[in-house]
Amino acid sequence: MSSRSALPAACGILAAALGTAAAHLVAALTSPASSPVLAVGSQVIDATPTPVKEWAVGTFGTADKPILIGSVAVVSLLLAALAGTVRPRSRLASTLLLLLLTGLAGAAAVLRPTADDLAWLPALVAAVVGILTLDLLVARVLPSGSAHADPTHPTRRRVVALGGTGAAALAIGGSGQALVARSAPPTLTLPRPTRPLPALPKGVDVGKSGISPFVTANADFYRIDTALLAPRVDPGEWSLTIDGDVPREVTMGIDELLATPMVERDITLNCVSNEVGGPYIGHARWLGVPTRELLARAGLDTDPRDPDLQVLSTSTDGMTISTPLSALLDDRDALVAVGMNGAPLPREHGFPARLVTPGLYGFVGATKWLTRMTVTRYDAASAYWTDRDWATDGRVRTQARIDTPRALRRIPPGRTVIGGVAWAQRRGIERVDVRVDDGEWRRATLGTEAGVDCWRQWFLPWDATPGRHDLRVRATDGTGEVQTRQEATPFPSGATGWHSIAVTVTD
Ligand SMILES: Nc1nc2c(c(=O)[nH]1)N[C@H]1C(S)=C(S)[C@@H](COP(=O)(O)O)O[C@H]1N2
Ligand SMILES: [Mo]
Repeated sequence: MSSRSALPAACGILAAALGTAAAHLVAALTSPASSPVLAVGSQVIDATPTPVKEWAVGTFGTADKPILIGSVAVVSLLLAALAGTVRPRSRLASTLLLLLLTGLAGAAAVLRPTADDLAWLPALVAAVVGILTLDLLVARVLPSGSAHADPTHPTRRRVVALGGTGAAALAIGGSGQALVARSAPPTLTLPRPTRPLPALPKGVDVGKSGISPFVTANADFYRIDTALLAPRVDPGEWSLTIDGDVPREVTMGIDELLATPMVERDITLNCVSNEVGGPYIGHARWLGVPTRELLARAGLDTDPRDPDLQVLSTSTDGMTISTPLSALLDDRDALVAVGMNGAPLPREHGFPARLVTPGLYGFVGATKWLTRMTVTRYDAASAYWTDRDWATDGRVRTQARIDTPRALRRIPPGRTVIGGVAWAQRRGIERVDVRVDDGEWRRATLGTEAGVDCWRQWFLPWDATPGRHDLRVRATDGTGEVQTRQEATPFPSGATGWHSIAVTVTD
C-alpha cells in the first residue's frame, strides 16, 4: 500500500475502532452480548457448517473462539480500511460501507435468540461514532480539498489526531471490557445433600504420576459451548420451567429448586467432539435434583418408554439440546445440578443450574445455564445440534486414553509406567489392555471402580528399551464388549478407534 492510500486507510481503521469501542462500552452497560464483535462472532458460530466447525475445533482446540473473534476483527478492519481508502473520492461510498458494516453487526445482534430490547443500540452507536470520527479525522489528517495532495509529511496535527483516536478507542473499549468483567460473580449457598455419597473408594487414584487425577478440579474441567461470553445469570432472576406435553406446567425459582431434596452423583462427562485420545473429558461429584423427580412434579411419573419422545432443554443463552425422555426418567439419576465438586457451578460450567445425564455426551444431555425443559416429540421440535446433522442418540462410546508417557516424548530407558484413563459410562470398564509395538496385548492394572458412570485409571509397568515405540490401548466395557478398533470421526456420534502414541526411548 502506498503512503498515499495508507493515510485514508488508517483513518478508516481508527474510525471503525473508535466506533466499535464505543459500542462495546454501551453494550457493557445495556446488553453485553450485542457488542458488535461478539454478536457477529456468535452468528458466525451458528452459521458455520458442521464440517468447518469440526475442522476448527480439531485444529485450534479451545483456542477456536479467540481465533474466531480475531478473524471477525480482521475482516471488519479490512472493510474499515476500504471505507477510509475510498473516502477522498466518494464520501457517499465510504459512509455506505460503514453503514453496511455496522448494519450487519446490528442485524447479528437483533437476530440472536437472546436479543433484548436494546440489542440494536450498540450497532447504532458504532455507526454514528464511526461515521463522525471518519469525517473529523479526514478533515484533520488529509490535506483539505484534494485527495491528490501529498499526504506523506506527517504533521504534529496528524499524529495527534490519529494517535489520539487510537488511544481513545483503547481506553473506551478497555473500560467496556472492564465493566463486562466487573461485578463480583453471583453466587449461592448450596444445600446439603439429603442422600450424601460416601467418600470415593480408596484406590480410584492409582498414584502414578502423569495420569489424569480421578476427580477433575473445576478450574481444569474442559469447557465446550457456543457462548462467546459465558452467560452471567443472576440466581434471583433465574427460573426453571417444565412444560410441553406434561399434565401440569411447573416453574420454580432458585430457592424452590434448592429446597428440593438433593442427591450427589459421581459422573464422568465428555464431549462428542473429542478425538480419540483427546482432552474433552472430566469427572466431578455433582449435587442436584434427579430430573425424574422434577418431571414427576409436572405429572410425568412413569416412563412412557417411547423413543420418539424427547426433552428439549433451553439455556438462558438460547441454546437448545435434545435428550431422550427415557434417559431423564429412568434410574440413572440424570440431574439438574447446582453443585460441582462441593462448589456452586462455575459460570463457565452453567451457573446456576445445568443438566448432567450419565451415559450421554454433553451435547445431548448436559445443557448449561438451563432454564426450560420442554417435553415433546423429536419430530415436533429440533435442537441446535440436530439442525446441524449430529446424531440424536448420543450414547458415550467406550474409549481408553494414554496419558503417560506423553506422545512424541523422549524418555530414558528402563522401568517406567504406561497409564491413563478409560471410560464407558453406564456400562463401566472391566479391563484395559496395552500393546507395545507388535507385542502381546498385556492386561493393565485398574484403579478401583467407583461406579459405571465413572472413568477408571489404568497403568502397566513397562521396561522401556532404546528406540522408537508405538504404544496402543483398548478397553473392555462392563458388558464384556471390547472397544472397537474401527476408526470413526467425532461427527456425527462420537469418535471410535484405539488410541496409540509414539515415544522415543533414548539410549
Ligand atoms: N447452553 C449450552 N449448554 C451446553 C453446550 C452449549 O454450547 N451451550 N454445549 C454442550 C456440550 S457439546 C458439552 S460437551 C457440555 C460441556 O460441558 P462443560 O463445558 O461444563 O464441560 O456442555 C453442553 N451444554
Ligand atoms: Mo460436546
